[in-house]
Amino acid sequence: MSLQSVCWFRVCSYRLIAFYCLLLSGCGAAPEAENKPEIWRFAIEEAEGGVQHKYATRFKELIEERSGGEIEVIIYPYGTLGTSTHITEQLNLGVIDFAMASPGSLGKLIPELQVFNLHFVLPVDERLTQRILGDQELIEEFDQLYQPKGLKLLSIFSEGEMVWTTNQEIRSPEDFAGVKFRVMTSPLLLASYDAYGASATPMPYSEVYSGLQLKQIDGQVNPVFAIERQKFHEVTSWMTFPGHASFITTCATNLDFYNALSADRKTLLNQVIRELDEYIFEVQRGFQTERLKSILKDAKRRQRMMHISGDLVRFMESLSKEEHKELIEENEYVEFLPVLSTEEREVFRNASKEARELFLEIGGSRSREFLERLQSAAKTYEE
Ligand code: 6CS
Repeated sequence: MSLQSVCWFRVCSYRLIAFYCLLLSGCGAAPEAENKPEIWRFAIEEAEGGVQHKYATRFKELIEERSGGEIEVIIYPYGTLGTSTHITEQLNLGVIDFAMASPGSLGKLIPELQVFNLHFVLPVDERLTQRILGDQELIEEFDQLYQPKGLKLLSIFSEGEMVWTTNQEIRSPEDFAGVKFRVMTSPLLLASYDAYGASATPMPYSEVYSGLQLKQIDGQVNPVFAIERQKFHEVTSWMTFPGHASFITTCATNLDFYNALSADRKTLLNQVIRELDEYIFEVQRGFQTERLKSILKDAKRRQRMMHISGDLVRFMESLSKEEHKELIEENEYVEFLPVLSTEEREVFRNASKEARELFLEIGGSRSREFLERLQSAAKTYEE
């Protein structure tokens, strides 16, 4: 492991050591008695009810069922083991065996991973993006970057289109002027939103709601389900779907843990992970419409305006007659604004090139290779 990684992991190690010891002594990985199941620990970066929780819950069901009860999976939702940075650290130390590790956070440790934080690179068509991310060869190539950090990459998937929530309409970089816009801690995300004219502000996920409420920040970006789960729609009134990127995450395991698994266990794990690709695609797609319904319902119930600019064709089609009446026709607290025009999107696309240049500088020695790889996959699939 490089000196940089060692330092990175040490920074936040000591204060959690006592907690880790408690965790390990409470439920050791090795079964104490013959009939006790082996414990696999899985930490996620989101609260219950989110995409990652659905993924981990299905993983638990499949692993426990197919191991005939020999394995028990314990899920640690966001908040129980610290921030995303803490979770990755614990995965590296082997305190937990599996974790979600989003490029917005892990990109600090594996700079090439920040390619997934770039805008206007992957196709707008989610199915195409899923095909690109699920490509086994791509996963193996990224895994070469995870292994020196003591991690093994299992899967890469989208959690849905990224949406800006703000307290004013955003259609151009001028509108972003003076907007303190929260992003995850990746330097590239900071640069991306600075290039859009905002004052990009890094902040842990758990502090975003209060940050918006206390006006420490004026906006943030996340998929619809996360906006609804974290209740960001209660403290911001504009939702903009710019069609610039999806929230991409990765699922990883501890490398030593993986290497120590028997051949059968590895096969079981790999089969379950591949099955989850399709499962989670459908889950996040369903969430995009279901959770938007909930946001509109909330706007009406709380009598709080929500202005939405986005391509909502699929959402509208998903509504029953009754839902349409309740959420659209008889809801004076929702306003639909025109979707960003091709010209308006083009301005952001041009501004995003600055972040792309930065990525080539700070995205590690293989940055160009990974960027070109994704660009060419996107082109091939789109054609
Ligand atoms: O914005 C964030 O920090 C978080 N967003 C999502 C959708 N998942 C985890 C991540 O930490």
